Amino acid sequence: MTKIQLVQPHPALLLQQNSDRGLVVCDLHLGWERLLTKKGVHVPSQTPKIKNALLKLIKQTKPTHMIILGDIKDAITNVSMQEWKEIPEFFEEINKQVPNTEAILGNHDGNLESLLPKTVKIVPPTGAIFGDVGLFHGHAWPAPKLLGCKSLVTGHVHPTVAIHDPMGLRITKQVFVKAPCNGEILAKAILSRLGTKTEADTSRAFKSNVSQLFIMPSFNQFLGGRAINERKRGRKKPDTYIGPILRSGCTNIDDAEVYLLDGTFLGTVDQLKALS
Ligand SMILES: [Mn+2]
Repeated sequence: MTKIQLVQPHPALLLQQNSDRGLVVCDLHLGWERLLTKKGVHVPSQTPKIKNALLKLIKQTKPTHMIILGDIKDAITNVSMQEWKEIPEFFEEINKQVPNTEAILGNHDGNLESLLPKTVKIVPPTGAIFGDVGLFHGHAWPAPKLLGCKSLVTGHVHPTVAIHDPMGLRITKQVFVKAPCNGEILAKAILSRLGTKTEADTSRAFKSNVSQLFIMPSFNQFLGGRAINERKRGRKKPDTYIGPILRSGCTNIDDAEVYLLDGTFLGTVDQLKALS
């Protein structure tokens, strides 16, 4: 069984399978500060900071595999001037430390291929497998082969918890979310999406082992997040249900466990609604 560990107090996971160690981070959104520049707010490039934070984590955790779980860059389809310069440098340095580096594509990663060194493996949004863990960004469906995994890991949501204090202040903290996942419902959703008849036989043939889903916080800590404990009134589904997996009904997000980056267990999403 693959061991899944938080790399406290960082928005990163370490997967261990025998002698293989996979360091996982997601939602870097390199070049995000360009949006501020457009509004007249000039912030120096944050990419060197993000790169140095990742290099430090690599030194600390000594991974054999580096897995970047989508939304590596910020501009969705085009490539900005800043990205042309910074992203190749970013990957060259990471790749020098961890020769086995892969980039799983997210919804912001249009034209990323042209920016990566040839030695970095590009994985489509349908995801990759490390031991018994399936990894995909979360904006699109995973490949059916990921149903054989015990755990799934995604990003995309940038989960945070919102806390209102009695003074009226509202703070948010980045969190890891660990949700129970009904593998059978997930398998049916994926198969029906593929146009397969979900008769009993087919479902058995595609028997799903998935029992838990991890949603990772964004590695870029300057970004805002989505408060998963926010109570939304008058809406059928809160917008925490982003991405097809969360909408498929295979997991009830209210039952999910919430952890701060330092590993502190806060409770379930349902319990934390009282704080929002
Ligand atoms: Mn995304």
